[in-house]
Amino acid sequence: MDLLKPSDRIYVAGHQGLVGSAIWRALATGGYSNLMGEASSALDLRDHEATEDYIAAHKPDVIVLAAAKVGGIAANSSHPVDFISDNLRIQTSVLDAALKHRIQRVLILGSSCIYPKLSPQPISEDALLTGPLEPTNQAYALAKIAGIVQVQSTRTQYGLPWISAMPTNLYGPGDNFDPVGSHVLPGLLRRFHEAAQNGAPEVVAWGTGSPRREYLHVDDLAAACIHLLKIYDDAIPLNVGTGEDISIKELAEMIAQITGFNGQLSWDTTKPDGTAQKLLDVSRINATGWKAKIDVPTGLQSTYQWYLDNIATARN
Ligand code: GFB
Repeated sequence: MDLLKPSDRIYVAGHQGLVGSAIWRALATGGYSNLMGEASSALDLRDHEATEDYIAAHKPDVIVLAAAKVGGIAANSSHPVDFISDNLRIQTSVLDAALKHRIQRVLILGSSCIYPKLSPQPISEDALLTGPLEPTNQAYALAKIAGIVQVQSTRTQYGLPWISAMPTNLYGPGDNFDPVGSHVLPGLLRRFHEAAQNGAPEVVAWGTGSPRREYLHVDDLAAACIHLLKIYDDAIPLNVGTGEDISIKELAEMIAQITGFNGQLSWDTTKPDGTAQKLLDVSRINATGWKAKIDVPTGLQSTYQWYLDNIATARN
């Protein structure tokens, strides 16, 4: 079964972001040459009418919805209404237009933070909607859950083979390296890099360092998305991860080593830890024939190199 054809016209919504750009690269390398994307300055996906006009004019065969408002724990906590409102509007614009024009294949992306805060680890897909969410990212998580339910509802009501994937914490080239609003991995890469360059005696990381996170290189996610577009047709949103996690402290120590920082690592415990652990059970996607290939030390090293090569233009 191959549900994705080389001749398919594929719209990657959010093709300039961390996830969308990786999916675009992987599609182009894989021989899919009918790709379309639009900068957010040219098409605001929160605008229902503008999005509908775009889909009506271009009529893609496939839509990959990689556009989203994302951020780390600080951004999620301080700007919750942006995270729920922007993400709900982006999803309904794209999915409503996709339904109106009967786009056959749609893939949307959730996030491991949509699972209940106290889910048994590793987190199975079956844990969705079984308990309260982590408060620091509840607004974002609810928007993402709504997207998944919209895809499932479209399957039920119209029989379209739309699917959802649930990636764990992502990183890689094209990430946002803002020291405050970003996710922990790019945020610490930048702060340790600057401390090493400036000979600073100390880097202060947030929280206790004990929470555990699973990190997936975005090129692995892109390969998983293409794999799922080719073979997957089911309502269950599939987890995408490595199946292994590390503590924030271990991550910070790895980053210190990679960036050449020899000073002291301290912890600001007034900052939130967030969820204690978010490790995905990846047995379902592994059983379909996909497995992550890039381990964290290798991916961190190449992401740091990408940051060094693109320091003038990297998002921050
Ligand atoms: O990537 P992150 O911001 O978000 O990681 P989540 C937060 C963890 O890293 C917390 C610690 O335990 C923080 O206390 N940390 C240490 C830091 N130093 C830093 C730092 O300099 N910056 C940041 N950001 N954290 C996100 C959700 O949760 O996960 C999003 O907020 C999204 O909605 C994403 O779903 C995947 O992993 O906690």
